[in-house]
Amino acid sequence: MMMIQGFAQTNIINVPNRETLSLNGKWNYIIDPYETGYFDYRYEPLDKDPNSGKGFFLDQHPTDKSQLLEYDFDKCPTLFVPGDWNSQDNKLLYYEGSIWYRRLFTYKKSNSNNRLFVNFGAANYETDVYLNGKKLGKHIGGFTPFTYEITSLLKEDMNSMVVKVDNKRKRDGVPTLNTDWWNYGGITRDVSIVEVQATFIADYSIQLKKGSKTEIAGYVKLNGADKSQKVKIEIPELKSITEVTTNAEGMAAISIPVKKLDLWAPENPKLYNVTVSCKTDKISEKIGFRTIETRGTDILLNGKPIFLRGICIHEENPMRGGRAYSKEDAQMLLNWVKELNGNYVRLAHYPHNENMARLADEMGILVWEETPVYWTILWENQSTYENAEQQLSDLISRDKNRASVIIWSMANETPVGEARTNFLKNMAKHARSLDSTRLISAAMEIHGNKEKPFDKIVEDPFADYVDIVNFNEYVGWYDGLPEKCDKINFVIKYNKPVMISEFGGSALQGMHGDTLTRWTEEYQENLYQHSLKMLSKIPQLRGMTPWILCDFRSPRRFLPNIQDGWNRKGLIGQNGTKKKAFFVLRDFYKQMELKYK
Ligand code: GCB
Repeated sequence: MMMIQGFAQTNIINVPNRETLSLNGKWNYIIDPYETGYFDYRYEPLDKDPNSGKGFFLDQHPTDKSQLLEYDFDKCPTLFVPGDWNSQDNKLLYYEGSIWYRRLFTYKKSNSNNRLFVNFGAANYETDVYLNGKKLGKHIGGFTPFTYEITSLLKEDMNSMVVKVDNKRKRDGVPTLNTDWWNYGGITRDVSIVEVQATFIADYSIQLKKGSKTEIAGYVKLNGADKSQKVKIEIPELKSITEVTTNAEGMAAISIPVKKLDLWAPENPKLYNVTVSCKTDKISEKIGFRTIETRGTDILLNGKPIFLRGICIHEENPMRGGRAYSKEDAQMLLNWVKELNGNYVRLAHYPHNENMARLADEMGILVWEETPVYWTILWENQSTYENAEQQLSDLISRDKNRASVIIWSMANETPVGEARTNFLKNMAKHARSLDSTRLISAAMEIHGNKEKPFDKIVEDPFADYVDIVNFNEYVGWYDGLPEKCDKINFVIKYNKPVMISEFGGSALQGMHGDTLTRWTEEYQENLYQHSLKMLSKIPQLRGMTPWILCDFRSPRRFLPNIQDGWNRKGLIGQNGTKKKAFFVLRDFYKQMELKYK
């Protein structure tokens, strides 16, 4: 039997600004809970032997009519790509398993020497990709992009792309079995065919050098046979043209001296057109330049202390009750952040769609990006670590040229312990090796003190490795009533900026009562008032991201007529209506904005 290895994954950045054919739209699908299209009755993968004539990935109809075929993509219903399957068909709402997607397409290259790639923005969680019956590869991880070369497999007439997506949760996965969000399955982001010349600009990093406002630094990387070339980086508005020569690996370092840069900031989201070109390729995009650093307990943006007026966001459109995927979805979510007088978002708990950071660049919203290292990952498992590190690398690779992104978060609410701290230390080290310019953090926890019941202690060995100490706290919701906030004393020994990565409580939009009746808007409003007073007493406080902008689906939330499968901690309800607490936070942020002017 022949083992299919699949093709190696290729890294191509800035896909949105390249020449592409979109494969978005309707894809035929087969629900396959037993993975019949993948395993034979001995549970051997059918794609091990592509010549066996079996397996859905072949999508071939035998001319010999006597051959038994028990599937037919042509007669199957369709799902829309991009999009989760759960919100598209009611019987898939709770589905966790495999679905096969099939899309037919024709493509004519503009030049016969050009190369073609297929790029997936993301598919959750494990994805096997086949073109014309040949395996391109398997990708693990539900929130990061992946690309395969298809140059040699493309046919002149009809092509068949078959994709098996499996969203079964796994103990050793990232995330693991247990989360507080909906496990949306499917091809959740854009799919496109990218055409490039034989040697092309695959990757580049173009940002201000750490600590400098007068030097743009980074690298450019070519992919293809003609690796050693002259590469030009142009920023027309600055009248800046820089030429470098790539080495035998296709790499060249970049250093661009700049005078009088108009620095990117929330109140001035200035983006410059940047063009990178070589003999065989040319690509442009808008890039902003800013510095971000900490000094003592301050966060400095372009050298000036800033207070991060933020909010957490899940990648979900509450009105649709499904994964957010479009530019319109991103616009809706980030417009609400602006209405809140916010200047910052925490994109929880996994890498969001690339269009969020791009829009944040344009709108002037600072961004925290996060990996799905959540709660109880298998800390001692090497492949779990490698998986987490890969997701982190792919996220950084994708968004490293976004001025809006200032923080890479390693994890959320992970239990303190040696194996966990080593895991996170290695992640942080890796992030710093890939990107020296941004800040590192994680959403950590607080603990109590038996003798002093109102002391809340922030003590975590990982705090020594972060630039900003972030912690989640739920005083007034999971821990007492809102009035308890008035007595709390935070004990934080780190000489670093402190931010609250989560706090909040639930309310059903439209449900009213007194301030002590849980699930009412008045309770949540009161909780925000007390929480903000409590948190404002922390001397090192430099920002916050309450939990959360919108109600979101969660399979852990059962209360009939109130939760009905939704986490109700949103400041905005399922129908897009703002709850009372929204306005408490909005007014607080107005004050903070004035204070830090
Ligand atoms: C948390 C988690 C978040 C949950 C939230 C809650 O601490 O980080 O994922 O959704 O609490 O609502 O309980």
